[in-house]
Amino acid sequence: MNAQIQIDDTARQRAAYYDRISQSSLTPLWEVLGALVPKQPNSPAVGALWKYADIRDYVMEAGRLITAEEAERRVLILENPAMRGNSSITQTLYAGLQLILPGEIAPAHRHTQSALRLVLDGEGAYTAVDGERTTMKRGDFIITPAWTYHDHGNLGDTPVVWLDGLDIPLLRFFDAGFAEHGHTVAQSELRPEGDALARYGNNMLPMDFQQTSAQPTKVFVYPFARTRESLLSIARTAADPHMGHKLRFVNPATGASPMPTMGAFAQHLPAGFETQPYRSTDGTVYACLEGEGVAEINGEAFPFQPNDVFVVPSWHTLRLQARKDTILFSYSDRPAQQSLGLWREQKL
Ligand code: GTQ
Repeated sequence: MNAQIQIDDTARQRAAYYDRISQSSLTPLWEVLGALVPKQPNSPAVGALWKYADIRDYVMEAGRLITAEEAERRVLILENPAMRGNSSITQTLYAGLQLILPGEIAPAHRHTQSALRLVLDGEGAYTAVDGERTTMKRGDFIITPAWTYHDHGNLGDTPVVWLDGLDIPLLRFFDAGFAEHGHTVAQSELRPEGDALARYGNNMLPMDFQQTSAQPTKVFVYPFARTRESLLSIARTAADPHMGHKLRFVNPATGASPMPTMGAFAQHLPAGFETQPYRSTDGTVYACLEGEGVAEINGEAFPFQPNDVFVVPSWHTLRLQARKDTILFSYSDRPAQQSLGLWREQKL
């Protein structure tokens, strides 16, 4: 038998064998091992940018097609272009733009998915979390931890749009999703606005209050005025070559991330600054709050302006160039990966 015939024969025997074992729901590891245990992350997600100026009209149009109450949440999901139909922006994260019109209410519910909001456009809306409201101002970072009741309303006279970040795909993966509606459309107010920030977010804590690092913070709003003040203050010192002036949001009671599955960050880049190439295993969603620049993701350039959103998938190399003094917000699954001992980064 010559060598070629022998190879063909082996391939035929293997294919027939794979067919036979397939009927018993078996499949050979050796055909897929390289993909299952890759040398490095090989995300199905791609780098992508949503220009707010291009999609704002679509968001507003949704306001004429369905009410917030009928929709429960009137949101356009930002789907990773390479993962359409998954409601995912990365393998673990969800992103969406939520619209609430004057006078509307998005009814109270709770779920085991954790959510964060970054207010982008309009004013006069509020989010209520476990009985306390916060008025949403542009740039405010607001959280609704797992299983906390939340509803949204708009008492102002302009449409309000914010970026929603949730760990929906992560919980779907774990098959750990539960949800329920509130007893009333809007929660009754149990505490005055500002109560949580005063109790938990001002370098003090209630006398008998203790938390472990997996517990979410009671601070459910991180006002942009405070974030911005910190960033502009540290911007007077030298910038880190890979980060610019970057800070992470924390639960002040533990020093850990505000919520255990998603971390959030804010950074300032001085006009003309270019970051050194950087990659990490936490696919990250960015939103531009001030300034403008270019995000180079695996060599592809994405020019961004205020309210634009872009995604940097796991292990994709990011370089940021600021054309003006720039403030970026970002979120990722970093704390989840860190608590599982999986997170890696590389400063190039
Ligand atoms: O505001 O509760 O974008 O439950 C997706 C699911 C927002 C919310 C989303 C949600 C919410």
